[in-house]
Amino acid sequence: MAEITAPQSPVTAEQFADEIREQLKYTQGVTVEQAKPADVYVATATAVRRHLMDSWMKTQTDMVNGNTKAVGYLSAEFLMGKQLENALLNAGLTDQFDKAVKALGFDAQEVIDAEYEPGLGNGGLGRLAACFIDSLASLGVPAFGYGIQYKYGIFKQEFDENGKQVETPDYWLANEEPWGHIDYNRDQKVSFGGEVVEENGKKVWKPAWSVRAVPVDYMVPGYASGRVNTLRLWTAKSYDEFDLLTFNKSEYLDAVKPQVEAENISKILYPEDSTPQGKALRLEQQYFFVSASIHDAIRVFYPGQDKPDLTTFPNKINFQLNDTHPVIGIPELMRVLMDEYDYDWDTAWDITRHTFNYTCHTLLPEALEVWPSKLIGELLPRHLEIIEKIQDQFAAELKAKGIADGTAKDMAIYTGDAVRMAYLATYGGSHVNGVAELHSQLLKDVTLKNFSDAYPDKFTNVTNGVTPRRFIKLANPRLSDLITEGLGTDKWLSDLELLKGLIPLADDDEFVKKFAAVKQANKVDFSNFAKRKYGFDIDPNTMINTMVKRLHEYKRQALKILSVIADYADIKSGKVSADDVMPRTIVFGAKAAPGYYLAKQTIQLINNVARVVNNDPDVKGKLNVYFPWNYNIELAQNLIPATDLDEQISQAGKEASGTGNMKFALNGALTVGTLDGANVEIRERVGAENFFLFGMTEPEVSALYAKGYDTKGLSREYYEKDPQLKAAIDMVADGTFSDGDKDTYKDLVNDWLTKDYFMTLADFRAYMDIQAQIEETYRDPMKWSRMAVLNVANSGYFSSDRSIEDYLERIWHTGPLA
Ligand code: AZC
Repeated sequence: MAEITAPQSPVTAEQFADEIREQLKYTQGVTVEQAKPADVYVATATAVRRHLMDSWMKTQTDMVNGNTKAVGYLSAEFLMGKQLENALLNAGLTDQFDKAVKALGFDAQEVIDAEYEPGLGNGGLGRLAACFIDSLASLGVPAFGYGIQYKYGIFKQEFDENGKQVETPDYWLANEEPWGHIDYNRDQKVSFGGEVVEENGKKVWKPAWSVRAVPVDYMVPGYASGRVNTLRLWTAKSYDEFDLLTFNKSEYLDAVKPQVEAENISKILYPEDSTPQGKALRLEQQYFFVSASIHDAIRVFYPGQDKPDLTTFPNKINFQLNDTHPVIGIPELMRVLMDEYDYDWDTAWDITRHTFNYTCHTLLPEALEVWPSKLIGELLPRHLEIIEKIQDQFAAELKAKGIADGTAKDMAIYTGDAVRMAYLATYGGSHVNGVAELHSQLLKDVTLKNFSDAYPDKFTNVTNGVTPRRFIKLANPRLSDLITEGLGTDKWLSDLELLKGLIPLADDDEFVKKFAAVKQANKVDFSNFAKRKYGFDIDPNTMINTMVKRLHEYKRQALKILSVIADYADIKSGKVSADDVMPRTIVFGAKAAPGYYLAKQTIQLINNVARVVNNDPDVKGKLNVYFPWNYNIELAQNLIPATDLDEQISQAGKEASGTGNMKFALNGALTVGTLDGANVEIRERVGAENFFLFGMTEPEVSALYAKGYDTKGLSREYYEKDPQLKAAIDMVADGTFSDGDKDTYKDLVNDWLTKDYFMTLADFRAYMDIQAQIEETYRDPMKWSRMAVLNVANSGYFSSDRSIEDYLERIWHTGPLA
């Protein structure tokens, strides 16, 4: 019998059923007989919250009274996924729940399905934030997640009859949301606009309008730590008093407009991923949540004090800036310290610089936010003054360091016209980190090179990770049981490096067969799920080959679909006999930013390749393509455990880390990938022989750019030289996937043949070759499964618990509550 250390509540299933019944009656006013699964879901959520309440309150008291520095994770996105199962797991109530709802006459899965998934993030960055706050709580480290409770999350994706992406609003709060507690008594006032005047030699900001920031608190229960932290998401409410506004009657409507529009601030998540756009409302959002959070932290850590000693602030809390979105927090803390608490500049700077750290999540220069000074000046005039002064101080510091004028100019935080948020973050905080080794290295060598030269000690790396609770235990219960059986303990859920104990079992045929059986059962489950949710007929006896992530050119979904088309063309032309084809089901999941034209064309192409291929009797059962719409965490949790082969095929030097790659490896999928982001480290750990590597390296990519790949149209040579590639592209151009219309994909085709910035064509041949090797390996099931076992066994490093431990050691210098 394996040792079981998972949390177990002493409450019995009968007692838990009574608690649910009570909630139904006294909070919701429905009898068990009247209740629908959605009612039982709300009642269960409320009951679980009650179980967590004492730990939550104790964690907060211990945090405020103790000497352990807390972490404030400032993030414009938290992509949490559904909460119920995770809360039950961490409260030790999973078994009781299953039995209790059954006793009440309900199906547990229906109750779980009644929860609506909140989509308060775009992709990797938001999901990472969710994994990190899970790990902070599980490690017992006092922490707040601070963000925005958007009324509308990431859009819902649908496909129209032509296979085009259609976005519809995601009003996720249309039904009761039992997890968030809105706390009107802990509100903060956030102001905008107006002007700065001098009064008695002091700068005084006279804002034009204000909005009320009201916190909505979510519990973040740790796994087996007894700790529950807080995710505090701000929502904007308008004040009904028109403070500081002077208006006469005829201007009334104009004068109240800003107040009426105040609530717009937290209305919608911007659906751009890696490509921000300069929009005033987005800056308002950023300032809104950051200003509220800073004031909130002062309220929490200096309770009831009018004149707190804020020189101790960096010992109370460190703020982590999750990308550039919260960077306006740096001038905001300066302003708060100087204007609200009367500190001088130097003291304020010292506090600020020790409070903030910055994580960069990109290598695409266009994704580093730059705000027009004019916009900042209009919205936050006092902050612009402070930024100018920061720039003066920074320039003087660079001069003192002997940095050449030209270089210093390149490094300017404030250029006159614009403010570069990544530079402000780098200068204004103590540490800067990238999210995988290669990424951190490229930040130092390229993106932030001048800064790294001037401030080498600031730069560090923390490789991303994912929470094993959600992405193994909840997503893949069969594999979890098998791991526990193999290791003789379930402790791996809080110490994922224990997975190494599975290494010898890769040579144990019995174990490997059990492992393969788990994968097969998961594939059957996924096939049923896909049938139920999407009406797809996925054959679980084919290889499940998955590519899920945001749709972006650099991630190269185009490379994958071109390879599918090439395979299809080979069968159609008789070059390859259908009998020789290893049956494969390719599953895509991806949302494109609504304004991203080529990404949307790619979606349309994938959908139409799926339509043509899946309806062609010549390839039936051999090559199938499915594109379930609206990729989200729920779909991820169902698809990842069923996947045999995972695609991580970005152009080398473009994907900062990737975190899907980690989830797949931990669930026993093999990876086909480039030497990019965290792929590099995954391959190092699982072993080169257990990873399908292909494609150009980052230096090779750079060299090819230097030859003029994208500017001189070199991609065309690859097209001319490679008949298989040519056949695939010609098939797109000739209307095979657009009912004969040659125009549908002309911009996509034209881009491939004239520019192809992300070098899809240049990597095509290597990609086809590795796929041939993959097929050969897959034909030996024991070999494949053994490789998969070794992927699981060697991926324990990619737990977000380990990432957080690295942050604690390298950046935050704090630890668990005593
Ligand atoms: C993503 C990176 O693209 C991805 O490589 C990384 O794994 C992830 O962050 C977490 O670090 N970046 C974003 O999602 N960026 C934005 C602005 O959404």
